[in-house]
Amino acid sequence: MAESQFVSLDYREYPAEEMQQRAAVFYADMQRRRSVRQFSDRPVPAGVIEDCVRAAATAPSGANKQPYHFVVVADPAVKRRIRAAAEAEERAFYQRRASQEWLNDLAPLGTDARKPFLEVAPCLIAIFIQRYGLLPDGTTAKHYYVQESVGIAAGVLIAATHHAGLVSLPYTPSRMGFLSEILGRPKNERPFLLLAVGYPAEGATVPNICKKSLEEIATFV
Ligand code: IYR
Repeated sequence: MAESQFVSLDYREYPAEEMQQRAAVFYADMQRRRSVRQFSDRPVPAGVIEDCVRAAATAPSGANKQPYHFVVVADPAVKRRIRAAAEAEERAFYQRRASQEWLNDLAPLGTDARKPFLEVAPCLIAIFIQRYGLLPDGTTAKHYYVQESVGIAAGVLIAATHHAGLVSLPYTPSRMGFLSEILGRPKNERPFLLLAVGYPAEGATVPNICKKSLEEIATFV
């Protein structure tokens, strides 16, 4: 049985005014984050991506199991394969699988089956969920609240890339099995999200959509 061990918390309290200021500044900066589909092919510093992934892995996870694996793809040949497989899935989605309601909901985003950003963006971070742990000796370990844990880590990764001054697109092909195959992931893992990261293309545009108001998303009791 693992003994619990405790260390002192590295906590910083800010004076109320500074706290308010920090919350407002963070919100204002996060409000500028947009999902971007037009990327420049300019390379991004590898160290920045590494720190963003490290930041993602600071996220809380069920029993601290960190049930994820990140594959950072910069190799043009691998990106090409991912794009080809994703576009084949998307053609099936847009032509057959998607309901009319879903297509109507996507119309404001202007998406279609073409995914050039998968080749243009300098960095694709494929996030895999580990449904259970697989130890080197072949034994398995239980993971908890896997979807929640990986979702939280992905959110931190998106915030970290934005904070660093890059743009990203959280991309979820309607079927993602090809990612396991192309990236050679083990059987305990399933693809969760593909995050394209890089600089925006010059003159990049984004859909003219807005977020719900606080009143719409929150209740204070
Ligand atoms: N995967 C498709 C469709 C799509 C689905 C949702 I939900 C989006 O928010 C955006 C797109 C595509 O990427 O085109």
